Amino acid sequence: MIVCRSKAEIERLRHSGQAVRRLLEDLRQQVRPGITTWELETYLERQIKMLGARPAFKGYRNFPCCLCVSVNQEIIHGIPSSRRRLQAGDIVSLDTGVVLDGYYGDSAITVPVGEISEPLKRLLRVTQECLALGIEQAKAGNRVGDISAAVQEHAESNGYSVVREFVGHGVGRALHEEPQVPNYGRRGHGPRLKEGMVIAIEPMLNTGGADVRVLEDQWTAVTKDGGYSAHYEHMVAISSNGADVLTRLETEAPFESGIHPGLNLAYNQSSDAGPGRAWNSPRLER
Ligand SMILES: [Co+2]
Repeated sequence: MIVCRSKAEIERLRHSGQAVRRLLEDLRQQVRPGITTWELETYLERQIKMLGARPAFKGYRNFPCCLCVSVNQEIIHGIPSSRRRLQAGDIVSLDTGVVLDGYYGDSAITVPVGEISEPLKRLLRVTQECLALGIEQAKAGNRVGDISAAVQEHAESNGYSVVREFVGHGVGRALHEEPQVPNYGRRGHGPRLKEGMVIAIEPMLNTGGADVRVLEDQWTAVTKDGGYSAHYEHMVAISSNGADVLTRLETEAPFESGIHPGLNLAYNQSSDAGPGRAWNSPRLER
């Protein structure tokens, strides 16, 4: 069953959503070459405690940490480690959740470590645009498939693939509620969106193929072909006047790259094709 939240409940979810986004923006400032992913975890855990919140991920299905931290070819659910040291040129996905007053906040960003290559900048930009285009479809009367299709079409038309094993989700009194919000699908299909529904939209784009492999730690999902992967997530309430993005800070530019999703979506494919094509071959730079 898909729950429709009252206005008061939406405000509680906004409270949690704003908290989790501030934590992520704070954590982003800690990302630099040489830091370990474990240091990011301990920093985040301290900040969550200072807020008087509870980490939503730690202990969830026995996940050991507050932070999912996924570097380069890792897609999601990377476990923080004192042996994993970030290097200039890496991209790192930071995904976390908190519980405040029984209501969940969940959000993710992918952050460059030092200076990154142009193809990786493009991956981050297009993944954010996919999220923005998905959010545009998150309005009453539309269907979940409208969100899914918007994400998939923009990703694939830019030469990327979308991950299928992991999907967005309803969020509220639990971290994962109905409905599932896949990053692939067909317009006009899936559950109808109604005012008061709260969903997390979280596109995961790969430079190579969509296939996923889970490492021996039972958590870390990586691209099978070693391509790079990016992930952004916002929580959205369906309201009478479109999408209400609960995790967007007032201080935040609509999109990190400064690009409005409604504009400039027709890329000059020919000028992008060079690096894009090379990038799509499975390889990892060190
Ligand atoms: Co989520």
